[in-house]
Amino acid sequence: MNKRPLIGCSTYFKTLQDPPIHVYGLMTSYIEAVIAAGGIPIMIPLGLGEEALQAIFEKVDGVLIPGGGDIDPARYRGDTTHPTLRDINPARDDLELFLAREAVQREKPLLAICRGHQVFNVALGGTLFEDVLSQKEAAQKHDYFGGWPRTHLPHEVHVEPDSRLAQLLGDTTARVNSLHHQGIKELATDLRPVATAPDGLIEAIEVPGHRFALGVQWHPENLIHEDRAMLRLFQGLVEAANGTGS
Ligand SMILES: [Mn+2]
Repeated sequence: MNKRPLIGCSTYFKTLQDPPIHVYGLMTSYIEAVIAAGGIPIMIPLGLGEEALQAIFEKVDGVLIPGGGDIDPARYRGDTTHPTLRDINPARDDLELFLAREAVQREKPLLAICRGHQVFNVALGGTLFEDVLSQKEAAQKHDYFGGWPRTHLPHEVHVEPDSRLAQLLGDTTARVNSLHHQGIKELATDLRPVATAPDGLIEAIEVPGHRFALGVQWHPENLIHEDRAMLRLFQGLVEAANGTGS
């Protein structure tokens, strides 16, 4: 069978200015990466009830949870008053925690990126640093926002040799971009850490035994043109969603 699988992608909520218009959206880089990998992206809006979400979840062959603002720390019994918290949206937390949990429980392929990687950990019971630089011992800078291009590669990751990630990348090290100020603190028990930054921060996670459930703390969607190995992460998702993955 040679069909192109449907990849359900969660979205953000934003208010455009002058005049104010509310939108649900997604950066085009995620959409383009799914298409380049052979999938058909489907954008899932916020605010749907459980029944509607279940209906969508049944239809899609795989799930992509993209980057974005911070998860409400109340979701992992964290510090809800930390001054660096930004862009918290309860409806987005609801949607993405649902998608991550269902994808794991029902063996649907999942690629979770940056915020998505953090959602993935929280959905399975893990916790986060509300702010890596101020809370993690001997932390390096990970928040290369603003003045840096999204293709800037400030640090390496070491990848576990026997992981799905290493198989996809074809290597046990990678140079990655880093556009996050939060990170995994306590890893959920059902997750395996498969890549770490030089300061020890967990930069990629997998569910052992699942046909495809991968979280990465970096942004491969911004690197697919420079580094074909990063496109392989999306191809891994699409192949698993198509039932042709290894
Ligand atoms: Mn990083």
